[in-house]
Amino acid sequence: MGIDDGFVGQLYDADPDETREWLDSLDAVASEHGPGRAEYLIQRLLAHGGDIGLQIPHLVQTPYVNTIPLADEQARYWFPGDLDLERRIRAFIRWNAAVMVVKANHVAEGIGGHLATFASSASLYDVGFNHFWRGKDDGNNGDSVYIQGHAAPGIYARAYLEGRLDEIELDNFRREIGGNGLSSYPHPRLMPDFWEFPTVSMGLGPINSIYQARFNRYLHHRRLEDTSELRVWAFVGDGECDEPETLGSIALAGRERLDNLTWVINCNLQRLDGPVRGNGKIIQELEGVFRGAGWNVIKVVWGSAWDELIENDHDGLLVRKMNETVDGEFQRFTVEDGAYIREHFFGPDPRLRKMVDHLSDEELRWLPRGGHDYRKLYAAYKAATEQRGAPTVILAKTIKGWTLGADVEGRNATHQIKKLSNKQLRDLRLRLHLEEEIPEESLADGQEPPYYRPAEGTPAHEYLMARRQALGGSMPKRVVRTTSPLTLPDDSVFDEFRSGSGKKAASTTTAFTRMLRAFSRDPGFGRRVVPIIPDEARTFGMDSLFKEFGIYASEGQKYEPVDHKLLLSYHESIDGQLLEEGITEAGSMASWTAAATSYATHGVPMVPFFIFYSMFGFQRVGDLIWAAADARARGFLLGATAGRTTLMGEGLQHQDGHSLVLASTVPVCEAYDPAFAYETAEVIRHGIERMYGPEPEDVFYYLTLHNENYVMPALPDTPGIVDGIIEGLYRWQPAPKDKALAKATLLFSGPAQGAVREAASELAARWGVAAELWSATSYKRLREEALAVERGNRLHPQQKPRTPRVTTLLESSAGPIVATTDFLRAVPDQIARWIPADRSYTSLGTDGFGRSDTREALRRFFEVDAGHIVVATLHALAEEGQVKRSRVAEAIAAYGVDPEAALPWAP
Ligand SMILES: Cc1ncc(C[n+]2csc(CCOP(=O)(O)OP(=O)(O)O)c2C)c(N)n1
Ligand SMILES: [Mg+2]
Repeated sequence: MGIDDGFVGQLYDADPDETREWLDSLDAVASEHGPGRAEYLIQRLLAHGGDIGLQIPHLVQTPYVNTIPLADEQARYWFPGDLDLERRIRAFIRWNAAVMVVKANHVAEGIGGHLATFASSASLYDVGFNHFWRGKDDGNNGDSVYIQGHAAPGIYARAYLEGRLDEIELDNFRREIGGNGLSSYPHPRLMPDFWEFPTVSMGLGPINSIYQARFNRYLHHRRLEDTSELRVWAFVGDGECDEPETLGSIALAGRERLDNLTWVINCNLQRLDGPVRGNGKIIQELEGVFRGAGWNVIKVVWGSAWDELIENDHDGLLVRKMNETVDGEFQRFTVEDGAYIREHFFGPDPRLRKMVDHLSDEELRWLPRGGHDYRKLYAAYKAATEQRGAPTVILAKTIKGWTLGADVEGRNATHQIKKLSNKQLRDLRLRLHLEEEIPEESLADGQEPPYYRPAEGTPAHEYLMARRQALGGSMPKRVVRTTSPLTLPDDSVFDEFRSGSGKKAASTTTAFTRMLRAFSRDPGFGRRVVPIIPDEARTFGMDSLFKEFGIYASEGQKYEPVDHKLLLSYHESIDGQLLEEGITEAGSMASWTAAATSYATHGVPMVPFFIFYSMFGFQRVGDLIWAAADARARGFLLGATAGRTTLMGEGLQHQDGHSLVLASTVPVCEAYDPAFAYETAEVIRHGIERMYGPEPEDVFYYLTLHNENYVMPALPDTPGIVDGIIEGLYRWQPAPKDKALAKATLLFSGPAQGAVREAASELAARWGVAAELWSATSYKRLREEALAVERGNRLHPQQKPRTPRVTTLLESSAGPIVATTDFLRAVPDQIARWIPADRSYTSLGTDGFGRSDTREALRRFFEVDAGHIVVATLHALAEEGQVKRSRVAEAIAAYGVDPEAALPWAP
């Protein structure tokens, strides 16, 4: 827009006189008919300009009224259902949802639950259930609906009406432990036949839904599955929009023209503590943000009762008032009576006040918001599904706690309310017109309020069931029905890694890159591999994959890339396999989740490999990883450039020494720190079999990849070694056979192998110690097995106790045990309790912040280099009286260890 002196940016005014005439006529309209009229004309002109093909940038905000005009609602999107029956059904659902939460809190005080979120969004869900969302019972994959976590009671309440849940289950809302319970929120991990998409950690459902819609396209473009009919719907709270993940990827949806995606934002103007934008207007703010990102925005602000008022608003006074009123005031109007609204909304301007003279205070009080109006919502949903070339967001204005009565509706505390007194329940019964269904005496004090389910054969029940039947059956429903089975890769794919790198030095990262290429070339399996990289391929040396896999781009490649002459050019294509997501670990993780749950969502198992900068994985997007675990994801996460001293130069915010600690907190995440290419290969081979084989398990794998080059040894031919790799620990090299030497056992993981091997040579050559070397690929796995054994022993006190695997393994070794890792000591300390009783255990690790320096300097600083390992081993032997303490001091001096060096983890 131009600035004061009349310029429009850099544009040239070809005819200033003509311009002046246009401006003068606008001035005249504004002064004669008021600014409202002038504003209308400008909007009209802009819209018309678009119609005749003028290139005018879109306005990002429109007035605070419904986007779909009444005429369109009537002519194009007329509600096809039975309004009265649907209202009845909705009343039953509302009632059961409320009773369920109230009862749960009566029986188990403090068990929690939410009434207000669903109360505000019941209509938003019902219109979808009755008219839009396709189930899967008819054999197709159905629509993917991300339900707001706190609305779960309403979804259970509907499932109860449909006969999918019984009263015992409703009574056990939030009490899952004894069976027959219902989880608090959507958790596929806990209710795997019901919930599909975890949403309650706010912001994650929205971003996951975007990448789900995008992944549906990806499957389609790669000809793996026809997803053209599938839609993704996401329900989002207006408060939830403050989470960076919620809005952080909306531009992708716009850019990718994801018209298979619809968001419904429940704009009840409130979050948990108070108003979302007391001093502003969340609907307007969101409209601007979404339009700017290329979305089709449909505002459903006012219910039908406002239509007449808005039509009579000839001079635009009403709409100006609507535009000016901030959300804090709108919230106030919901708790005040009609007289207050007359006085404070219409009242200040006598012309406005006059517009509502014919309405009683009671009628004014009940002028509804659009998000509770079936017709308006139906029109919006219908328009959204017909929209082509852009995703749609429906901004539906509602009242938090709607129908729950004056003590709850619109109050700042409404979110937390989980109890209703019998009086409040009696009021709710009247408000929902359930006089016949719920006998008054059933709500007497001291009584447990009853649920209500219309009997089979009643019109409400028939209607409810018929609607869902027409749409492909009940939902939500999670089914695992493999329609396109996956062929496991041929074992020969792994051979090259089993034979080692010969004389050539390599890193586990380069080995993995070769592996990825080898899988993807595998004729059966290859097409299911989904490599996902957030703009780090070159860092990991994976840019070589661009050309071969192709980078997925829904529009192909419209330009000749700058490096087109290179053999390995940047190659985008519509059926590209690689998801090069740009700098968004969150987006990449969301893509990974969509691919990792495709076995259930689409019946097409896919094998995603998300390769990230390990520091920016668990630490950055840990909650998305947790949600993926909830969603029963299967796939591989790879933390590349892992290790606090292995990644040199980068320093404090890059060197990851703790992702394995964070990974240890995720129950279904198998976490490995492989030292050698063959270990990486065996873990991946095993993971593929476990997740995609004949008896698939809902787990996923995290592997660290390192960028230090060394000769990759061949897989030793020791019996049982592969089991050892998978189970977390195996003897990699026996101690030198010399009876005169003291004995020690050194454990290494990942790139700590170098220093440990060097220490072992030193110990043998200079200090009279024969050390055996073990590779600890997964302390997490060892710990979990030991915990299970320990528990079994505790609970079966009369049976012969079993010994944890880690104890048995280490019993076969000799001398003090020293474990070295490039991660925190907490990683090897995971097994400390199960070290054989007569042995000492020392862990060396990289506690503290990273520093930028060489590997050598870093390893010295963190005390994980060969000198420190020798010192630690000698010290442990000295403690046992096997070597003299003076020898430890000699070693300290010999390796230049500074006993007074600062603690690496000092502040
Ligand atoms: C990441 C995260 N932070 C905080 C919460 C706790 N919490 C649950 S609901 C809620 C308020 C939700 O407000 P809004 O998104 O507007 O949803 P409404 O219930 O109003 O529809 C909060 C803060 C959460 N579930 N997730
Ligand atoms: Mg809200």
